[in-house]
Amino acid sequence: MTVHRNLIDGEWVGSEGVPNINPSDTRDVVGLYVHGSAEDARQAVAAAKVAFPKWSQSVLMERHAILRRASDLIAARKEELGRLLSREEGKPLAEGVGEVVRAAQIFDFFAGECLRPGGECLPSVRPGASVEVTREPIGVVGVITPWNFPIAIPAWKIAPALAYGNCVVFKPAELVPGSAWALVDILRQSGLPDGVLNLIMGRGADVGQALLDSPDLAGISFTGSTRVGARVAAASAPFQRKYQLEMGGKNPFVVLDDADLPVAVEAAVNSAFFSAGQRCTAASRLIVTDGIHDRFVAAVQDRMAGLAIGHALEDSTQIGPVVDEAQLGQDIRYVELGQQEGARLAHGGHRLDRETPGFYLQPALFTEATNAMTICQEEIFGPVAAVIRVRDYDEAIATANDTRFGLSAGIATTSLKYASHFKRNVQAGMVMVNLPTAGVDFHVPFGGRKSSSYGSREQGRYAAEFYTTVKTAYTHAG
Ligand code: UN1
Repeated sequence: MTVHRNLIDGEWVGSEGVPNINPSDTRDVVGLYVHGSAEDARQAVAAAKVAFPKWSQSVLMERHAILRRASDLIAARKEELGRLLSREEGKPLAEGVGEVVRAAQIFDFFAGECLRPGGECLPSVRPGASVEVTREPIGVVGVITPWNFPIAIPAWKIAPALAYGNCVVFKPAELVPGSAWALVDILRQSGLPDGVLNLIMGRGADVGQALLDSPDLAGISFTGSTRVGARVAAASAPFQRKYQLEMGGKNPFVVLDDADLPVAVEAAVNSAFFSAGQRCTAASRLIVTDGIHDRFVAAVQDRMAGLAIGHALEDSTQIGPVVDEAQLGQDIRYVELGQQEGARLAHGGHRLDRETPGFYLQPALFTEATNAMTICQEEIFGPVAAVIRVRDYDEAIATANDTRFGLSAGIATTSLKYASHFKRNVQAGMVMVNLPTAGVDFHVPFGGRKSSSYGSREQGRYAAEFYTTVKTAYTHAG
């Protein structure tokens, strides 16, 4: 079996590969991937530092052409890469292919951004002088990504980093190195100069820690747990390093009496259970007003009973396995805890056997939950959701906001009045009306508030805020 190696300064390095296991079938080894060391990470940072002066001054057309080629190469291989992604992560094939297409679209978007640099030219308040405001790349950026979106999240960090002229050291999640490796290989084939993008796969304790400890990183863009996010922040403070954190969620989905029931059910089931609930944008609190509560719960249970849970690569599958044994154990512990806390387990919550040995879990729905319960306050990151019954809209929005998180929030309603009020008053970075809380567009800002996110937004034109620094230049005609 081929060993997939790390990329430092344009050279593939490392010899021993660690097996990448398919969560749909643990007998299936997706490939062997090298685990880098702290020293590899330091060398990668050094290489990126050397590459930076030239890359940061490269002409716009060069960057544009490389990102465009990458977009085309990703799109041309969407079936193969989607299969690889689903095989290593466990999301159904259609979602895997969809995610690859999204990565291609992100590279396309930022290829365009290379040709649209912003800036301002304005008179100074002093006679005879003028001012230019421009943006420059920040330097070497560390990109640390989670396992749940193995290609889209790396794409939405790496594409803007490169477009705005930064160099990158990329550390993908240990569990899903395959898609990351393929993406880096594509960028290399697209003509990226040596050292501009370096890949170090491996453990957080070695590679991640070495990046946090590096004085030469100008920024770290991180998506992952709230706990590790806090470590990125603490490690960055002594260096006055820029950082951007996307972390947990406990996203609410509100259903009002006046909702269109099929719309509400479809959006709720998608939000809570698709991608096995393993999205930071997943809704895990379904906050439902009295008048529609029983009809909504019955319809969601019906819909859940019809969900096909199985091997990610089988055509009929709608929900794949969860990512690994540890995640499965955590999900099941929360299901037990919810019952101990007094919520009613209305559906699922148990491990499933399939033909292949994998981490299959029947999506779980709790009813009669209260917002104070641990299952409604802590992020579970699995296909587990709880219905909270409320009297009216006022109680619904108060409940929605009663959380330390604030990433995404949804509402199902046909009332313009409530939809407008919710958009204005819910404490979240992203609000969805009659749409799932997860599954966002690639060309607009992504991010949240409270404990969910820190720093400037990702995606779209807002990405420039993190990957550039502003320069104000004054000139006197003399
Ligand atoms: C989406 O809902 O489309 O880690 C994306 C996550 C998020 C990405 C969600 N950063 O789940």
